[in-house]
Amino acid sequence: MTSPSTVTRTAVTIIGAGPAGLTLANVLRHAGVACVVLEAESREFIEQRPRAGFIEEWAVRALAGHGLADRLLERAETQAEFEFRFDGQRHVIPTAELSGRRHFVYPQPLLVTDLVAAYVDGAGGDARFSVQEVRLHDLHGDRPSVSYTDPVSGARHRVESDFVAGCDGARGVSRAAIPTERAVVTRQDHGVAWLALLAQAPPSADGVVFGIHERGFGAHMARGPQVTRYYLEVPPGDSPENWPHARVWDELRTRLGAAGAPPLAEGPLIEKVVLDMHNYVVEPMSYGRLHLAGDSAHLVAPIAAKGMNLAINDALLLADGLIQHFHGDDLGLDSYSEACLRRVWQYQEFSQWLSEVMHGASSGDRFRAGTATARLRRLLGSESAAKAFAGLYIGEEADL
Ligand code: RFL
Repeated sequence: MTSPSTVTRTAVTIIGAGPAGLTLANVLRHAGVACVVLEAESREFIEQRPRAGFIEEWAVRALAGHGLADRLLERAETQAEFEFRFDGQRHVIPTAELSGRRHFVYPQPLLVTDLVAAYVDGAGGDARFSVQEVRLHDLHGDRPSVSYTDPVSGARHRVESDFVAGCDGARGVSRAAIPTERAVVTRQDHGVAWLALLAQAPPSADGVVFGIHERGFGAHMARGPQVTRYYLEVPPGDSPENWPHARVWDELRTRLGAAGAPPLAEGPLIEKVVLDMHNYVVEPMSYGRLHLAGDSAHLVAPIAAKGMNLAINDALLLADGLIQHFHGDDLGLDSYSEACLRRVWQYQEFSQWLSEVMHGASSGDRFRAGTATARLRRLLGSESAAKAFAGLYIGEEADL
């Protein structure tokens, strides 16, 4: 028998404790707007889930402006350049010199850990972990609600609020709560997959290395002194089991090899997953009292390391809009979706551009390989092209 359900009243129900949900929760709580965070996984799980590593400087500054980047600023390394390797040669792009800005390298689990600690331990915020069967109700009325099953008692609970923030990522339930005729979902597939690897090994280069090779794209990214992320382009639908240790390292050495490059430091592979490279955008990102933020509203394949940055941008804009609403001004909420989508489409376009550079050589299509090489040569040969590229790669301060 299940226990009787209880009802909580709050101003904003936030579904999902990823970078979007936690940034929003912290900013709202700091501004005195009550909220409840509902998360499907345990706190321990989300604090360890490996994913992103690069945060753009504007996003770090914005988090710091809300007092949410103390540990990040203390511990994150910054990167000033990256390297393309192709035709056996190394080509460095000095992104910081070209753009005046840097990437911060801070693994997503560390950021999530900091944001949970700030919200729950620091500010006494209400976050409910491991909740099950989350459902959204009455999104078009004045009093929407979200119900869920308590993992311990099995009881159904209901949280009633003025607004619901759908921050539950690509596999959440919020996006599906919008009737199909009220939002357009545009999808795009790059037609490739990446084997995403985490190696227990020190980095073998100071910065990011992108290997452009006719066998497929390969990449190296530092994640810390003892952990390095690697990517290998693989056919869509490929299985990690097809990639035993020796095959991975042989292939990485081939695709990332170049004259004068230090050898790759080999180590055990602690993560090995295949990610299909695809994107989607939901327009508009708002429906009634529901506002989507982060991956629930738009997925950008991790080609250009943009997803978490967009999630933070959405969360900050949504927080502003909600805070303004509770002060009697709805302008921010009314323009929320449009404001987010401006940056979303910029980042989708850049990601698509970079994808062609990375995957053209291995596409098997001579024409695509030719245009991809032309893009690379323009980038390496023209300062104005390199400047424009660096600005987009590191992320622009203002929306274009
Ligand atoms: P998240 O992080 O997926 O968080 C959503 C949260 O919602 C929970 N959830 C639910 N909770 C309650 N009820 C439900 N029904 C729920 N369903 C799901 C989930 O458990 C989760 O805790 O979404 P958010 O906050 O929008 O953040 C988005 C980012 O996580 C994502 O865009 C980035 O990880 C993408 N990404 C990168 N982005 C960058 O900006 N820089 C990078 O360097 C970068 N590298 C990457 C990446 C993504 C990767 N993968 C795994 C796709 C590298 C990789 C390999």
